[in-house]
Amino acid sequence: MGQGPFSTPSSASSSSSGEVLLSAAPRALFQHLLSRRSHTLMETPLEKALTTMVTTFHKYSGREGSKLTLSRKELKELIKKELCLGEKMKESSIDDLMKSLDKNRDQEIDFKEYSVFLTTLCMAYNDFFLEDSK
Ligand SMILES: [Ca+2]
Repeated sequence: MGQGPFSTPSSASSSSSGEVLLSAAPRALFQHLLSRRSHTLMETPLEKALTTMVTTFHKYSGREGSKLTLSRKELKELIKKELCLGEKMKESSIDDLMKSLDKNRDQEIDFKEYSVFLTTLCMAYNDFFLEDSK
């Protein structure tokens, strides 16, 4: 053990920017399995969480400009309204976050960039969980 879930798994490689690129193979498999799932089954808590992550993005991305990306304003609204930690975030922190998430520098956060944001949050929650259970 001693290895985190994001410590260079064999199915991932790093681009020059240091971004972890996940292999396309698991995504295609998941898409295939999702398209064949039974809709009569109840969603598990994890599936509900995944659905919430996706629908929350679209709830804000559709407000202005491109419907498939978050502008700075949309990202700020999402953070302020959907995360309790957003209350304490200053404008400068949102600017810094926007800058670090916007890998392709088009001033918009696309879903891939948003998923990095969620992963980062998830890691912070895990750190908090581990610290709290000491
Ligand atoms: Ca972008």
